[in-house]
Amino acid sequence: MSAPSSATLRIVYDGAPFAGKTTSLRALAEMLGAEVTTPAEREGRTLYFDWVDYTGGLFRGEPIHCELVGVPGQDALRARRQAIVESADAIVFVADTRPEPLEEALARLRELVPWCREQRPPVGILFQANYRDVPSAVPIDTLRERLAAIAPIALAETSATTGSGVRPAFVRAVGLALSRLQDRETEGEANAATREKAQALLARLRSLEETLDGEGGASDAGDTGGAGEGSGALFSSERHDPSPLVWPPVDGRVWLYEVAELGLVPKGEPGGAREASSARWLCRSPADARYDALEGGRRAMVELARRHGQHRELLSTPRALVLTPAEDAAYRIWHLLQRGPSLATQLSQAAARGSAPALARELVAAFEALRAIRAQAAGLGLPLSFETVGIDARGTPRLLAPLGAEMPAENPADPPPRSPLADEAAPIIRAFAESGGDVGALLHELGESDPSEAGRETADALRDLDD
Ligand SMILES: Nc1nc2c(ncn2[C@@H]2O[C@H](COP(=O)(O)OP(=O)(O)O)[C@@H](O)[C@H]2O)c(=O)[nH]1
Ligand SMILES: [Mg+2]
Repeated sequence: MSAPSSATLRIVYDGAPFAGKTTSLRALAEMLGAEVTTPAEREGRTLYFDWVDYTGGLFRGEPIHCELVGVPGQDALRARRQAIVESADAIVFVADTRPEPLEEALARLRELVPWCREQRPPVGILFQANYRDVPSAVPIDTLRERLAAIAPIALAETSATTGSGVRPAFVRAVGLALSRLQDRETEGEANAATREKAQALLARLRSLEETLDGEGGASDAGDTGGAGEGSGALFSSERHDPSPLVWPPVDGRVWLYEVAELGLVPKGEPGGAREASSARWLCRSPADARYDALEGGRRAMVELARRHGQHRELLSTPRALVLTPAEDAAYRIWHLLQRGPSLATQLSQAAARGSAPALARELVAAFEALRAIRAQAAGLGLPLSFETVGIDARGTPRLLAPLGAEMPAENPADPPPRSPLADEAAPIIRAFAESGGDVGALLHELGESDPSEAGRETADALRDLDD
């Protein structure tokens, strides 16, 4: 597919028959003051497609165009559906979220995802969780987990028959479409003309979003998630700014939406860093990630995005960078990181279980993981330790911490540790001893039964602690 046109954004509404596509588009058209045209309909089923042309007013004399296109759901029209899907700048996947239809929807979604992911940048999908008015609908947390297991997919709840949530879902989909345009800018590759066009379009759509927000709709109260303006919640003003710079372009915005819904309030730290976190996400803006002017922040974003792209294989995911307005009319870059268990967490759990052979195995594996990622990241000055490294689903060690613009060089005044790995192990072994573990047995396991270097080094560390 070609890059999204800078004149028109096409948002395609896909989903199984009876998911609520036509109802959603009708509700949306009414809210936007637009019309739905349905080229051909037989016995109430959509044969061709539902189409809403929305020209969202004028911006400096130029019309803002959005095409909202619903696909025909019947299997017999599969080829036609595919052609429409392939013209999308973003996809709203409408789903009946009651238990049985949900399974059918997810099966269909899994077929759609590979094509979307193959595009560069990926075509963003917003999962419009419909039928939320029905009590038997599957809980939202379950939906989130099911989706996360498929791909980065944004999630919004709706009840199309009342129109609740339909408009914010659409606005988010527009945001995903825009991210595809922003990509080139973040990667620093766009030529001036492309960038200007993208910027003009972003500005127009920002005004579109303001128009939408201004057209009060009581049914939308609270649907944008997160806390309201002025609450100090992180990214709560995101709805008013559809164009925060985000890396990676489309997936990053999906994660940003998820974090924005949490309404986290950031806390300042003495050094000037800011942080906000939930059980699932860590959001951190380092002290040096504050910029007085947008341009400075933008340049830093481009550089940081480049660095992240370069070291992608060392970094945990999901992870995103977001440049957003901050306190005192300044800007900040935020690192959004989904939490995963660190090696330290896994080891202290193993230590608490008190089994020497099991802990020995975990220690050796953790050492090997740390050694591997340190070798891979040699010279980059990354803060790699049991605390900051975790193992991903494929068994690859990855950095769980933010990757800064520049990492602090090691302080040459510090005496070199006898063995960096041994130092890492000390608190784990102490915890093992405290929970009644047999340190002698652990030593034996490591020193005798494991011939690897990591085993020997751990055994040495243990002997030191024993002394
Ligand atoms: N209860 C409830 N019914 C819905 C909802 N969305 C759609 N429907 C109903 O489901 C049926 C199919 O909807 P329609 O929009 O034609 O589905 P499409 O095939 O995806 O275009 C219609 O009778 C709608 O009134 C919803 O959120 N809640
Ligand atoms: Mg229909």
